[in-house]
Amino acid sequence: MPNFYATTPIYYVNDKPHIGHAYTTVLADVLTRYHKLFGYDAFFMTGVDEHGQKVQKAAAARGISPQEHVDEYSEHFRNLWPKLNIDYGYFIRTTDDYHKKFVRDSLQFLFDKGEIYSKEYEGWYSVGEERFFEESELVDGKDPISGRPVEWLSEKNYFFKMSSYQQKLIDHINANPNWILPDFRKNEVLGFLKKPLNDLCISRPKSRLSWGIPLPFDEDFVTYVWVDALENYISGVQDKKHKDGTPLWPADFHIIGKDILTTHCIYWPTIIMAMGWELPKHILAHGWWMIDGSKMSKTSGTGVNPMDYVETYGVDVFRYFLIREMVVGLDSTFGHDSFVRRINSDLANDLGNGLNRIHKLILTNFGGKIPVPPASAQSGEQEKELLGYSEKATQFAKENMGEAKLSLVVEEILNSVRALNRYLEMTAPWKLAKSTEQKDKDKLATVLYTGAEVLRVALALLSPVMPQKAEKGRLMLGASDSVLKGGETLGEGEALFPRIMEEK
Ligand code: ME8
Repeated sequence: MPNFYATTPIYYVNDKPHIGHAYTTVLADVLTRYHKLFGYDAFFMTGVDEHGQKVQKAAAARGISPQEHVDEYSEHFRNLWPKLNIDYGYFIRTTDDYHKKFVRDSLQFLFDKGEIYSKEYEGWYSVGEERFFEESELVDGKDPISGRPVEWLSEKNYFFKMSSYQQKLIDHINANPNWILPDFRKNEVLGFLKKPLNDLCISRPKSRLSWGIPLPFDEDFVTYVWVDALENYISGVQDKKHKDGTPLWPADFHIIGKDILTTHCIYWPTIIMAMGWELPKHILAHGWWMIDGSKMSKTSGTGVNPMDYVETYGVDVFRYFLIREMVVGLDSTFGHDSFVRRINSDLANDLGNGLNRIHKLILTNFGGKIPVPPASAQSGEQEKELLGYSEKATQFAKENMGEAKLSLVVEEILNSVRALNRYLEMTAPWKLAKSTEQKDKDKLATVLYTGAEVLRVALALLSPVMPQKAEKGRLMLGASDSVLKGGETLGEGEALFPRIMEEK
C-alpha cells in the first residue's frame, strides 16, 4: 500500500478561523481522502501556531496570559474542523512540551555544529510580520507585505547560516522541477534566490518578546516563531508510523497559501539541510480567496465566517464550492452570487437532476431494482461513449490528484454527469417506458442501468469532496461499491441537492 502524508500550515491563534484557513484545511482533507480512495495509507496533520508576537499581543489586548489565550483560541480551530467534515490524523499545538523539546534539541544541535552565531543587528522591524526588512525591501518606507509602518531596531541576536545553503537549495529546485507547485511559484522562488541570501535571525530578546521557546544555549532569548512553527511538521509525527511501519516524515505535500512561500521554500529547507533531515517531497502553494479585490482575512475586516455558509447551505455543498471554484495556485473571488450559481448549476441541475431522474424511473418501471442490462447493451455505441466519460474521470482523478488539480478533477466528474443528462434527453426513457415493444423495453433497461452506473462512479469520485452527500447518493442507488450487476435494490429517494431559491 503506498503512503501519503500531507500537512496544512499551523494557523496563528491571534484570531478566530476564517474562510482562508477553512479552505487550506478542506483542500488537505480532500487530497488525503482522494489518496485513501485510490488505495493509499493517507494521513494529514493540521494544528495551531501559538507563540510569537501576534499571539502575545492578542492575549495582552484581552488582558489575559498568552497561555490562557491559546488554550481558548486553539479550540476555535479544533472545534471547527469536525463541522467542516475534516478528518485530520493529528492536531498539533506548538505549546505542547514534546514540540518545545524538539525545537530546543534541534537548535542545540545546530549551535553545536557551528550553524548558529550571534551578532549585533540593526534593521527595519515589522511587528505585523515579526521580521526585519532590508532598506531596499521596504515599499514607501513601509513593510512590503502588510503595508504597515516599520521601526528601526538595534539588538543582539542569533543567526542561522542560511546563506551557506543557497546553492544547494537552487540545485535541489532545479533537479526536482515538481518540488514547488505550481510551476510559476517555483520560478518566483528561483527568482528570489538570484540575489544573495542573508542569514536568518532565529532569536528574539526576551526583553521584547517573552512568549516563545527559550533558546537552549541562551535563555535571555526566545526562538523566532517561524523556526519554532516550521519544525511542527516533523515534531508532530516523530512517534507516528504508516501502517507498513515506515515513518511519516518526509511529508509528501506541504499545502500552504502563497503568503508563506518564502518561509516554506527557503527557511525550512535550509534548516532541514543543516539538520541533515530529509526534505519534503512537494510544497504546494495555493492562491488567496479575495473579496472586493482584497485578501480575505479577519484583520482586514473581510473575513467570511465559513460557518454561516455551512449552517445555511450544508457542509458538503460548501466544500464543493471551495474545491470546484478555486484553481489551485490562482486567486479566486468569494462571492455570494457565484456560490449560488455554482451550486444551482452543478449540483441542483446536473447531478441532482440526473440522480432523481434515474432513481424515479427505476422505481416506477423496475420495482425499485436496478435493471439487469440485456446482452445487446454491451455493444451499444451510445452506452460505450457514455461509460467512456466515467472511465476518463476516474483516470483523470488518479493522475491529477497528485498535483492537486482538484477543480479540474471535479469538472471531469461533472462532465460525465452532463453526458448522462444529454444521453437521457436523446434516449428519452420516459417515452420508452410507454412502449410495449420488446426492443424499447430492452433499451429502457439499458438506459437506466447505464445511467445508474455512471452516477455510481461519479458519486464515488465525488466522495472525497462531499462525503455525506455521496454516501446518501450511493445508498439511493443500491449501495454498491463495485460495477453494478443489476438487481441491486434502490434506497429511499431524496432531493440531495435542492436548488437555492434566493434572488439577490
Ligand atoms: O501564516 N485565502 O498562519 P496564518 C486562502 N502561523 N488561504 C488563506 C487566506 C486567504 N484569503 N488567508 C489565510 C501563518 N489563508 C503561520 C503559518 S506554518 C509552519 C505557520 C490560509 O493563520 C493559507 O493557507 O496567517 C495561509 O498560508 C494560511 O492560512 C496562513 O495562516
